[in-house]
Amino acid sequence: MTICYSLADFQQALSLIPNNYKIGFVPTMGALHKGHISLVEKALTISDTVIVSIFVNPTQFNNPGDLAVYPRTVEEDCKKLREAGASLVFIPSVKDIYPGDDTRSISLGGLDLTGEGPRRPGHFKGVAQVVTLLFDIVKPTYALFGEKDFQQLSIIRFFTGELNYPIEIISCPTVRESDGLAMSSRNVLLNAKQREAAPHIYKTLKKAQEIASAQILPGSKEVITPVMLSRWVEEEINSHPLLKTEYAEVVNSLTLQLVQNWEDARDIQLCVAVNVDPVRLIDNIKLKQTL
Ligand code: PAJ
Repeated sequence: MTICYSLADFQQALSLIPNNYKIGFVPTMGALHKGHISLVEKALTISDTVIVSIFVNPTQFNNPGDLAVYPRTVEEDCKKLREAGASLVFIPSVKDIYPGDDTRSISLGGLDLTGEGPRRPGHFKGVAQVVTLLFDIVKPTYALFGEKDFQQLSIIRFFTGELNYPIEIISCPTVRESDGLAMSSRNVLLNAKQREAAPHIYKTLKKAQEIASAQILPGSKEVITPVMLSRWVEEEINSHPLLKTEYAEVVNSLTLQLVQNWEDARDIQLCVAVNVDPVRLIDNIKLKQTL
């Protein structure tokens, strides 16, 4: 496995890959866990060579405190990537990625109007900026992203199509701890009590999934609307003293618009962000899927 700490080194390494090779690309911000590794493993099954980038992208952090405490574990990351079978790791500097002002404006197709969008102004603009720059450098055949960041995945799919990148976006299921907590680089920032509280988030999502399929509130005969379910999820998560729901939204899985009725969309997703002070966790679950 080759590790490149500069753009020049990376371009040199990239030029050695045969032209007919299918390149699988996994962009990350490091602090790698089994969720990231599952993307690498999937990439290995469809590509001839797998490239991973590790870059803590400053432009997608709307909160400087969050950027400052973001875990950085490059050595362990490279060990895990070597064991997983990646061929090339790109660890660029900020100057490599942003040599000057980036004045491009990338359309997010309105997919940033719900969920994380309004709560983290500029976040998806930063994600679009870095992902397109990385695509331009790596020129992969496939790029793999996790469903854990459902809105990010939708937005990346959108601009990849809109900008005509000849890249296939592959989505990968959320990898969870045995107690259901979605794996996240931020989980290491939880103290013991918070870590104990955090699985309550996914337990609530699972219950919400059951409620949505029955469309009846537990313990009553009342038919539940998507809006009522959002409120139920918020209250259920907040019933744990260490958890504070920032939002719980029931959205059309394709447009990410809020749905008023279960019949409004073929596919419906429940997306949440929960503060476990000062850590912010996100998760999501499918409520309805029409094949
Ligand atoms: P990062 O949070 O490091 O995540 C890198 C990739 O791993 C993303 O596609 C994310 O969805 C996926 N991932 C994270 N946790 C996962 C889990 N538990 N199961 C499955 N996949 C998981 O997302 C980013 O970095 C950045 O925004 C990036 C796309 C690299 C742009 O900077």
